[in-house]
Amino acid sequence: MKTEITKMIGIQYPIFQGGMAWVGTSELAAAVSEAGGLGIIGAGGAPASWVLEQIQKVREKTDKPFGVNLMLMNPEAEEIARIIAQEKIEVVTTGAGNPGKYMKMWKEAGVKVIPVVASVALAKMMERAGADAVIAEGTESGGHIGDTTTMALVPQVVDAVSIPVIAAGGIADGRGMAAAFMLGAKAVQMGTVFVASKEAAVSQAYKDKIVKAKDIDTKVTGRSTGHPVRGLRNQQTKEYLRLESEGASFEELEKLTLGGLRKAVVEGDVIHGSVMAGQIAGLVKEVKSCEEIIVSVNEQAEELLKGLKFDE
Ligand code: TUI
Repeated sequence: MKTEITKMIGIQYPIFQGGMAWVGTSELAAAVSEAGGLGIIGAGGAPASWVLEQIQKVREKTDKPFGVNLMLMNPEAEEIARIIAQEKIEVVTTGAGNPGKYMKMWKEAGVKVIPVVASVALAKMMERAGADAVIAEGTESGGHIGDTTTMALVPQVVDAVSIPVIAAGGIADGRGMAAAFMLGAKAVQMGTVFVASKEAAVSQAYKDKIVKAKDIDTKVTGRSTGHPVRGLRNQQTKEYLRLESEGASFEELEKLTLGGLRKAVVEGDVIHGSVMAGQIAGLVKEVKSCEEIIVSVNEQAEELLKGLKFDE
């Protein structure tokens, strides 16, 4: 399936791997790019030196295009933005904010800029600022989220901008990908299914928790603080939601989640850690290689889009 996005970036399949903190390391990004999708290093809250190291490691493993995701709340965002330009990374995606101030530097370096947006307003602002495409991310997603669902957000963003739109949130198979294309998307981004891939350098306990998850197993914490985060329910989300309902202070709530994603991804503590994942976790039934995921999702979508049949 050639689309404006595969042609713009020079990738085989219109499939991005979400740029996830702690999860989007060189191992995962290289595996996804090598399989023909777009692998993305997730800078998350990491120092700039770590990001540079990961870029070098991906380049040792693949010659194919890859991206870096800049989480805009990172204290070293400025320095990471500069590294992305200096290293002439093919694609930068951004999350959790407005990347406007870095746009000129990236464009001058020839970097394709693809911000994640959770609203039509930000999508339009990003188009005006020179973005090459936008990722419209629905509230089904894991991690930091907006309010609108993928089903409602994607067609509204598609109608509001002329640049290509990539759909994210709630997609883990070819049915989701086909649906996203029907809504006007030119590519999809998936996170949760890649967390549970063979190549992801993620604790076995985290992958097991995704594989065991059911449809109703995610919870959103932090709505009261203005930083809503979706993850699989565990002792930490239970305690957080109890404190939140009792009107706990921001500081008290922060204490509970500080370093929580690292705890779950690296240490495998999925009881006290943050097991960020999207609502589609219930659809992920086994751990597969990135290549198996990408090829099967693409094949199923192509098949569905070719021959939509109705009853007589
Ligand atoms: O960024 C994400 N997902 C993330 S970032 C992250 S790291 C983190 N860890 C703990 C607490 C908070 C963050 C984990 N998951 N997705 C992209 C995304 N961006 N979703 C929603 C947005 C977004 C929200 C508001 C983008 C822009 C925005 O406002 C823009 C403005 O005007 O400031």
